[in-house]
Amino acid sequence: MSQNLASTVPSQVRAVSGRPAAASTPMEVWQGLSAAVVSRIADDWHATSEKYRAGRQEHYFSAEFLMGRALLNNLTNLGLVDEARQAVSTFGQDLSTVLEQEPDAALGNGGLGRLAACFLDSCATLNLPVTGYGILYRYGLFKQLFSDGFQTEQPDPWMEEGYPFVIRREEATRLVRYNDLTVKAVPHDMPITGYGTHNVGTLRLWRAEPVEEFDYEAFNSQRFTEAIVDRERTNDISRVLYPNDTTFEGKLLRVRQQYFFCSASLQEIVDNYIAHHGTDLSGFAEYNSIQLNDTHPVLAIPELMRLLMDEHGLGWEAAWEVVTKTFAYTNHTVLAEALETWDISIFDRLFPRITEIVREIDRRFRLDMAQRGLPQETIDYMSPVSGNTVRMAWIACYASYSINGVAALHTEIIKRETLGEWHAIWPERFNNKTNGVTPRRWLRQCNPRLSALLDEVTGSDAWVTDLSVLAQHTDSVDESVYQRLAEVKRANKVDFAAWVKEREGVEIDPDAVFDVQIKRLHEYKRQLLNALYVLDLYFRMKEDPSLEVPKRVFIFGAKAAPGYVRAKAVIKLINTIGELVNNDPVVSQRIKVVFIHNYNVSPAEHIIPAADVSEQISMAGKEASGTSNMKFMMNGALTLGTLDGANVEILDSVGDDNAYIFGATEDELPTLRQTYDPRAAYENVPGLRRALDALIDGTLDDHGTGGFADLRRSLLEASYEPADVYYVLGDFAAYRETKDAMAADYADQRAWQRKAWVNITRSGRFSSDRTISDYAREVWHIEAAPIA
Ligand code: GFP
Repeated sequence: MSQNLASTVPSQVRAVSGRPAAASTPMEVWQGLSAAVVSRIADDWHATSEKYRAGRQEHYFSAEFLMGRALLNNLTNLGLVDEARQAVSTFGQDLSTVLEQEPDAALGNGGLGRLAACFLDSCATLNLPVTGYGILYRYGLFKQLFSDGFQTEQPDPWMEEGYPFVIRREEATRLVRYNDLTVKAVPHDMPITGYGTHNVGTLRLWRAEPVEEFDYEAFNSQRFTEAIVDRERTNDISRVLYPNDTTFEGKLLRVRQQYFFCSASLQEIVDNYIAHHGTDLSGFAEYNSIQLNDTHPVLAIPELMRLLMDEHGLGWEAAWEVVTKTFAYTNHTVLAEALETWDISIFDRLFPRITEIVREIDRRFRLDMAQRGLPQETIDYMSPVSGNTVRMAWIACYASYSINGVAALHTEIIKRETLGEWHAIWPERFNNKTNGVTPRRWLRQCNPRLSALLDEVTGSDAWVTDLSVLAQHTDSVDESVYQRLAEVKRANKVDFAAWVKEREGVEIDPDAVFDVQIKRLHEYKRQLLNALYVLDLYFRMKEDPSLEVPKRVFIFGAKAAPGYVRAKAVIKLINTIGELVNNDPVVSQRIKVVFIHNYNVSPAEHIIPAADVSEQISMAGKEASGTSNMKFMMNGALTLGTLDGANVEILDSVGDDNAYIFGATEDELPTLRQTYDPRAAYENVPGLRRALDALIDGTLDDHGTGGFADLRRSLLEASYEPADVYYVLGDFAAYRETKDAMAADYADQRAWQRKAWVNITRSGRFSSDRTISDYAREVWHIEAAPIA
């Protein structure tokens, strides 16, 4: 029988702080309350794990799990928010303050990692036997600060003060062997609660630890540094997400990391199979399937071959038979940079046996293809090993029984182009699984006001686990709903404005249109297009002070990869434009620019409920899916976007009248490109010349870095690369027109709120519950296994 939080929390807090609960800090209360939640779910968690272990299971391998904060999510899922508020208030603490103490578990980079986190939430809610496997990075993605508008990076030691939602499972430690090093892989489990269920899933994160703490003999002989060398080399493995891999040593570390979590996870999965189903491993794939989230975990393929052959006595054919029924691969991008390749010398150095297996896969692949009559050129192109290069995506395609893209358009593109050769041979392996996001975190939890309205309109909270029910209410609502919706949004915007004031020091007006672009900084995502619009608008307002400009706040949030110089220049540019705009006494009356620093999951939870406009403006064909587009839609923001990724399906759900679509489409682009002249756009498209010239004429200062001039050249000069690879100037006119029109439409609040309502109620297919049900049925072949 679970005990009431009011009775357990004070003692948990005392145990953490060594003081009476009333004298404890909010951080200590966060720790104690979190421990009380873990204690509350412990029995169910254990029962769920036991149940899943015995049947067919899915294992989700991912280098990233961008979990964000855990406490409020767990309280929400378990229906304990009010109880927790009450419990901490008895000793004078405020739940919101307590919740704000929690660091984000930022074990991911962007959409890919956050998708994995949403998936785990849905799996738990749907009682599906799915376990996540990854790495317990000591430092998550870097903390972003701005210094004079430039991004700087700081380490993010998210667990340093203790983190009750990670439980060390020393007893399940495995050894991972490299040629030069053997390390302990110690599992640390995070409970994954679901909404309205007793089942509690698991995210198992491995931490690398030295087999021996340090070399005692060396230390005692005063060779202190030598004594700790191996320890540090081991700790490096789970030290940081995406270590810089521009050097050979950096690449070595990345591959070491990938092998580390793949090997440890597979050892455990194989052992579990043997414990439940005996030593005949040929039946392994009947009970286990493994989803490879992108190419980072592809080393699991040769590693499973190794385990089956070298440690469990299967022959090559039998092992390959198992392997090819076990793995499924998700591709997340058409950009070449994500189809990882490694120099085979790295494999030689770390694990010669894996090299051997990969070479044998390659040899057999070539034979197989030759027998199918493929031309040598195609065989060479597709082969897992080419010269000294190992191509991880090709290994994944060859060994996986399922290959999927993450939105309908993206899947079509990978079938046709990115993985076209594979599709030609194995069309039946390909399938689409349009991404989704969890309505628990991204609506129920982050937007309590809208949630309450939805409960009221639909008569229950059933929508939280079946978002499609909202569609019954698109039209059958009372007129007053639009007014209520406007009030909800306004209240969220007031809260957000206060948060921005405190966090960024910028004052914004809740009555302005909040226009938001939040995502990784990448040229294809075209934050630069948005920035140029703002700059152009600034000049238009300067030129004609009587110009009618709807009040707007342009909100950005984005981190740039530390080595991505041009992305960093875009950040500096947006901050510099922000300074220009926000410091202009006249212009700033109507428009403002805010760059939310250190954008992450929990800032997103503040931003999204307050957004009016969702910027989804990638060059068509480049954004595989997008997921912030779905979160915005659920929270009633309208999409301003290109026909890219899941925007296409959002448009299909809401209809032309309820989204703002602009720009060249994916199928138009090749033809447009043939005659595309960015110089002509610069000369002729209204506003462009002035905005682009501001990058070099002294209007905007990049502190002599040359970053702004480089941005301008990248758009205009063919000698540079192909000029304007991402068609920023080509789409500018359409973007400007659509964005202007959209802002003008905001004045008609009844019409705007109607559009918002359509978006909210038609967001059902973008729930990750739908995505996960599709994976479970069509790819994983698993069934719900409720414990109660
Ligand atoms: C990547 C793709 C996105 C896609 C996510 C999840 O995200 O289009 O929605 O993966 O599939 F680019 P980022 O890591 O780029 O944010």
